[in-house]
Amino acid sequence: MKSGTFTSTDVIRASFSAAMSSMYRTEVPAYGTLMSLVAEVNSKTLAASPDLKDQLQETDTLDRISEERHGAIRVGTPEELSMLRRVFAVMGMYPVGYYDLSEAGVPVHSTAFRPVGDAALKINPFRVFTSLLRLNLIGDAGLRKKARAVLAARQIFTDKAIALVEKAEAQGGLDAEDAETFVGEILETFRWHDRANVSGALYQRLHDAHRLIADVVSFKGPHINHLTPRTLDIDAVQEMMPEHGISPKAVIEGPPTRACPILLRQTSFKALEENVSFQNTDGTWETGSHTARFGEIEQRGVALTPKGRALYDKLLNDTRKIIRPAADGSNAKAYIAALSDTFKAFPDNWADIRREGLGYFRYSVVESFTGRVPSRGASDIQALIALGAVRFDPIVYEDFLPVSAAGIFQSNLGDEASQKFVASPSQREFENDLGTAVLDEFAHYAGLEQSSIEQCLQALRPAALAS
Ligand code: OOG
Ligand code: NI
Repeated sequence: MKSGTFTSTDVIRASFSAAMSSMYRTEVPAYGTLMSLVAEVNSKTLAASPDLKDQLQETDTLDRISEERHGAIRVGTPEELSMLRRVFAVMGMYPVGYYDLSEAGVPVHSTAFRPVGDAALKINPFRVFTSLLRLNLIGDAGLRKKARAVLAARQIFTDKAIALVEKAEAQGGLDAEDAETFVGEILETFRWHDRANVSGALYQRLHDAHRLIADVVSFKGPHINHLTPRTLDIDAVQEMMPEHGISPKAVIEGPPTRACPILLRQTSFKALEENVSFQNTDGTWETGSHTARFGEIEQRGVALTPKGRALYDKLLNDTRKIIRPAADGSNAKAYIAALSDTFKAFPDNWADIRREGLGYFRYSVVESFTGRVPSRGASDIQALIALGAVRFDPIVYEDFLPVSAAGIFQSNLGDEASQKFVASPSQREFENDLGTAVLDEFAHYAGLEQSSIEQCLQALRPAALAS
């Protein structure tokens, strides 16, 4: 088959993301409410700022502004993780970044499967934050063994899904009909199952070891645990959630409100308690409940360089030394005040952020520039900016933040004090289990920036040589 007859991976991803959205809205009605609220706030924000609207029209697809940007799942074994890598590759999603959550009291490590190129991101930026359970961080050896046996016995992919992944790999893609079947089959993996894989007693033991272990081990598959649309005003949505009958987490994760947004701000509503049933050893079912699924929103800013990121991490840490946000929201105001105060040390205008090497920017030739570029300036991007020949725009951060992710996990783990684990990042082990190395996010952003600089220098070179 010729590659021309294959459905593009971007199209498969877009259809997967739309299918997930409609499934989740049906399964979790509060999520539908959140989506409507986001759409309402986004359209108000756009009406109030025509500049933003123009900019989005030019750089983005304005009509898809309130669509999902990411979701999250948790798997139990290396085999599940590596099969997921193959599944996501069919949709043009590749593992970027390594996140160790053990430090934050969650026994998993993670990556994000996402589109990588600019063009792919623009068509559909959907990503899936994917965590692998680390059973070896659990002290009770007997329980560990039981959990391993339950996980080893389950198959989270349908036969058809596996066959289509193999087909896509063998022939280099899927035709339209196969692509459609593939999306339907993959959806099955992320569906909610209200009948557990384990007895009520085992569920309780897993739950007592850590709620997350119960969530990963007890069910037939890695149900999608949240989806996350993009909001243009996260503070407004956070404030309006309660009026709409949904209960937000205490504070927005990440940096404070700023004129020049950096990295990623996120908030979520608390996971809902849902009815499930557990299978007794005699085959009968016993009813119980499980808390797993929630909704989240995100607002993204500029990607930071290692220097910028180090400053961000330091300021966040400094804030948390003064005050840690309590899950019940009792000190939310004080936390936000401390955060805003500490972050005064992070420059809040694009020129300074760029000059100090804190963020990544995309450089482009100013179309209307009619001046002359002297030959000496032609190889110097700073000189070209000073001349007005080149402009720079922030490169959007497309990845995640471990401290924030831990806070988001918490919205589904309940409000009780989080557990302590010995921090043990193990990227190599994760990559072994995954079956490939993860892309280094910093190298990736640096590459985007560098190639935009080279394009400018190239475009302006003839003028320089002519002078
Ligand atoms: C994933 C939490 C991380 C985010 O947005 O940081 C995440 C999970 O709860 O499984 O999705
Ligand atoms: Ni999330």
